[in-house]
Amino acid sequence: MNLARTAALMLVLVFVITLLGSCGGDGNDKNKSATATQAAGQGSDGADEEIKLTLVAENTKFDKTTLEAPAGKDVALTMENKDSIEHTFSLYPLADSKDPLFAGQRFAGPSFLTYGFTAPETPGTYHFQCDIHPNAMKGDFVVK
Ligand SMILES: [Cu+2]
Repeated sequence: MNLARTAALMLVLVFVITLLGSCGGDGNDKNKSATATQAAGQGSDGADEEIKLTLVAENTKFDKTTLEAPAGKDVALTMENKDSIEHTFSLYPLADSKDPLFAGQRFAGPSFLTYGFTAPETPGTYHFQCDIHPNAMKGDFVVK
């Protein structure tokens, strides 16, 4: 009785191990093709999908009063803060808007920070500013 059970158990074990083994093989093949697809995709991402912008904050001023981005594109905005005090980058529909479309983290310099956000879907002129110094540090964010 015990021997029969042990034999049955071993048969089940062998069956399960065989199943796991074949699944693992399939999984590896899928991972390989997924990785290859992703690598090919990343090549086009850099050129087509993400817009890289730069902005310098120095003496409580931005070096640009206009930034541009295509509608609906992912934006990687790298801000260099050359001041020892904190600055931010935030995007608003209009200069007097209360609710930001994107509110960036504040950080002190000298340092860099890259903000990631998506440009508005609707073309037009939006407003960017440092939320700490909104009167001194501001500009137009033009979406095309
Ligand atoms: Cu500021």
